[in-house]
Amino acid sequence: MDGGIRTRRAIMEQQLVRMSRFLSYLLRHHPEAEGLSMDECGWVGIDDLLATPGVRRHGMTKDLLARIVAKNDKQRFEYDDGGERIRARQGHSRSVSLGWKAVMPPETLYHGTSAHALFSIRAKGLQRRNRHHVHLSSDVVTANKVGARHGPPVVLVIHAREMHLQGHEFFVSANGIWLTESVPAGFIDFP
Ligand code: HQG
Repeated sequence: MDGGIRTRRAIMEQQLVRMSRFLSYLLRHHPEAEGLSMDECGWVGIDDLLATPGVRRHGMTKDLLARIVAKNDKQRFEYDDGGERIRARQGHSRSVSLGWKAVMPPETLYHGTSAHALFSIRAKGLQRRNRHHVHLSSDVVTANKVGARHGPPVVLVIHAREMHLQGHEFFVSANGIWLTESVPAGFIDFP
């Protein structure tokens, strides 16, 4: 592959990442920023979305949107069955009902955070903060990457099955992220 093609591909990838971030912003947090209406299940009409000034400014087309939905590294978005609406699969700060069913978690799950947060997490446990739920990973490598977004990463081991046995509900999103309301410090192994 020649250098020109490689560069064009890299630029395209960067554009797709920018579009995907903007989509996360609209579909998880602020649809009203572009005048979009979102239903209680988090769905937004695709035609409405593509017609907004912000989305047009990002150069997004129906085809590029389909590419983002299909190729997104974390499979963050999904279409409805008719292909007319789109939503984020998790990560909302808005109150949405995503139709998750409570399921039994594995013995342990992992939470990646920053070393700076440990003092407070020891005292208060894991809180959902701005999100709908506390996000947990099923493997250490992913948790480590999540933690690195906030500072020097630390991976906490969560005794998920024990929590479940004591009445805490767990959900798993369509893209494989585990969610729960909060994690009391007693269920966490700290490094
Ligand atoms: C921390 C990304 C102090 C918590 C990722 C985290 C994930 C506390 C931060 C998804 C605390 C919240 C979610 C307490 C929790 N004291 N700090 N008591 N309780 N925290 O970004 O879990 O790319 O809202 O440890 O990959 O980092 O957006 O949550 O560090 O899957 O698709 O407060 O977001 O996915 O940060 O990440 P976040 P998160 P996307």
